[in-house]
Amino acid sequence: MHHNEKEDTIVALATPPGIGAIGVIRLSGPQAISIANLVFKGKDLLAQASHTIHFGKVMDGKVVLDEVLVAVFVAPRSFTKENVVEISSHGSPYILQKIINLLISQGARLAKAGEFTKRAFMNGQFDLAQAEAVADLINADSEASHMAAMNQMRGGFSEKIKSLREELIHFASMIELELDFAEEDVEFADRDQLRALIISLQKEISLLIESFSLGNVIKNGVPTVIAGKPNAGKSTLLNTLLNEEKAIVSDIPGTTRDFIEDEIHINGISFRFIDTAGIREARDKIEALGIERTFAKMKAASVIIYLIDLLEETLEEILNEKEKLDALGIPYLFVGNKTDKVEAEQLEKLEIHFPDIILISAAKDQHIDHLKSRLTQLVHLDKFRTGDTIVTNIRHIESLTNTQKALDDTIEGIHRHVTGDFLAMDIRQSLHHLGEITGEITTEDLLGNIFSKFCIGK
Ligand SMILES: Nc1nc2c(ncn2[C@@H]2O[C@H](COP(=O)(O)OP(=O)(O)OP(=O)(O)O)[C@@H](O)[C@H]2O)c(=O)[nH]1
Ligand SMILES: [Mg+2]
Repeated sequence: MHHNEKEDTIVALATPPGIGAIGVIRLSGPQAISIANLVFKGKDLLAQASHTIHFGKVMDGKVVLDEVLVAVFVAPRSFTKENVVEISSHGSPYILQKIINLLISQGARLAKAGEFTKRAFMNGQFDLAQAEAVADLINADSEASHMAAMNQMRGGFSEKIKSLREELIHFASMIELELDFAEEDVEFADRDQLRALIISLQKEISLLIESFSLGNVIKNGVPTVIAGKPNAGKSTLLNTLLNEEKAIVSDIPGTTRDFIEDEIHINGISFRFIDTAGIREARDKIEALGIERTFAKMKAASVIIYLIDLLEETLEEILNEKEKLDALGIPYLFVGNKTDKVEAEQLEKLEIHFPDIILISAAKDQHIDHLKSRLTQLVHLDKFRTGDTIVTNIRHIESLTNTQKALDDTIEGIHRHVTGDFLAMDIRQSLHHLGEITGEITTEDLLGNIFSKFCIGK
């Protein structure tokens, strides 16, 4: 007989490995309650109502392994929509492992990575994009990434994709209806209307694709390079931002030779600040390597904070540096440092020449808040607050891009007056790619790939 994995009852540690005050073991599957019942000394778990918790002992034969709390969830009212039991025991890795082994000896099987979430998906608890959001939510480490994952998990993104699909399905079926009446040469699906629909769908999809640059930043943090000439105060600024003496500061130009980085959250977004070696003609081989790295980091940055030493540089030099920055084509903040030692008159002059300049004192912690708020504006944090759907997942971007291509083909087909069967094919292709996002269309490979990225126990 073919072994059906879905019939297995799976078990895994649901809390992180290591010592904790308590640890939670989760069982899911048809036999979850009966297997737990075999090792539980207390009430008869099979006779208990769903969503109840019971105190008792886990027995390995005559030996008491631990005193535990057992929560019972009866199918389909559980995360996986199967019978689920959660055993909370004392958080010793030794005890937890013993209990898991015991449950396995009674007929459970160790869960594979992501298998609980996969079952929840297979049983219709949520769609694929929502399942992926569970992983994002678990990994979220900032307010913004948490909000984006939450929105996706609650189905905001899925709703959007579903409504796009439904509009297309309507037209696909009209065109397919035409095919049934091929001899009669009728057109049920108005071509102009179809074209207008596709163009409006393409606009929406473009917005989703564009949102990824922000989505990616929300999920992975914003690499922000602090660059400038030696002694401009880059390391001082890093330390001030981090509120920690992370980098060595000295009045010797060329102090920082390698890059130094650390992360902080500003307005709920995580920024990875990278302090770099000052840019000048290198004095030795090591400095030259450091400066090379500075350029590489600048090119890979999402944002550059470019620091000017106001005590050293003339207007002409500053202008020269700004032009070089513009040529790089990466969003940057142009920042004049050491205002504490500069006359007010000179600062005014600077602001007239460079209306965008941000004037700070890194050492005296002046106007750093202003710098931070300009930084969040630069990554369009404001856009995020409006509750727009934001794509954070590279797999979704691939599917959206493929959808866009198929829609291009459809438009092209309408333009060339191709027959209905060709149009129907292109539309089906778009539907296929949209369906990949929410999991209407899946393959074992795709699912394996997604869920294997989860940890065991999720
Ligand atoms: N007056 C004043 N001095 C500052 C300020 N910020 C930094 N400095 C001083 O400028 C000097 C250089 O500071 P660093 O932070 O080491 O400069 P850096 O840009 O990292 O220099 P390199 O690593 O050599 O490229 C130190 O003596 C700092 O104390 C500031 O806001 N005001
Ligand atoms: Mg430095």
